[in-house]
Amino acid sequence: MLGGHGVATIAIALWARHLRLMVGTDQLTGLLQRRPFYERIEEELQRADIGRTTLSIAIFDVDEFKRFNDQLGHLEGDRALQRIGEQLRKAVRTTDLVSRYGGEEFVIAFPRMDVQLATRRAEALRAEIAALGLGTEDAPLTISGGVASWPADGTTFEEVLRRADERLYGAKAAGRNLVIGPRPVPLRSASDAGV
Ligand code: GH3
Ligand code: MG
Ligand code: MG
Repeated sequence: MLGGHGVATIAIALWARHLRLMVGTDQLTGLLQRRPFYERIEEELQRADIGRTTLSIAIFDVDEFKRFNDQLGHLEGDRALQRIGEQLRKAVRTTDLVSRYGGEEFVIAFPRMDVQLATRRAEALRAEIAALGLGTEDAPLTISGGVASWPADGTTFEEVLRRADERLYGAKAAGRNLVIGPRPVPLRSASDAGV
């Protein structure tokens, strides 16, 4: 059995762990903030062996969120962001990193997941958020997303994120409640190749 001293040591260790986990997390959603997220990605990329591994990034932005706030109020807006964050975190692998990147923007890193699979995962997340029933019947709350990957879309996190952001912009322009990834590379059939 543990003496009082042992119990105190364990309590301190648990508290220290709790504090470590709290540092760099967003108060509203409990998700990683932008900077610690960025630092974690940099670590992942340094560990990664170029050409042998991949890391996909999805950026999501809440659709027409200004209107949501105007109609239902900022507090309800905060609650919606909390629900979205919770759903995103629940739905990904424990090794994936979910961050609240900005006000109503979320970025997820999928280490060692190829971009086609990450795009399908991001699309599933979009559908799950749309099914939460947030917003009003006339204007259900939805998100749009863009997906890109390292190293295909860039050699730095910034480059990959920029590409994902361009695709997010495309999803907004195409009407929102949509996820866009890279265009799939068509596989050349034997007849195309003239064989
Ligand atoms: P779009 O579909 O083009 O993204 O339209 P939008 O209205 O979402 O875009 P816009 O950038 O014009 O507005 C974003 C809104 O998100 C405005 C801002 O008040 C709101 N927002 C950002 N952070 C928070 C937050 O922490 N809480 C609440 N309630 N609202 C937030
Ligand atoms: Mg935005
Ligand atoms: Mg928005």
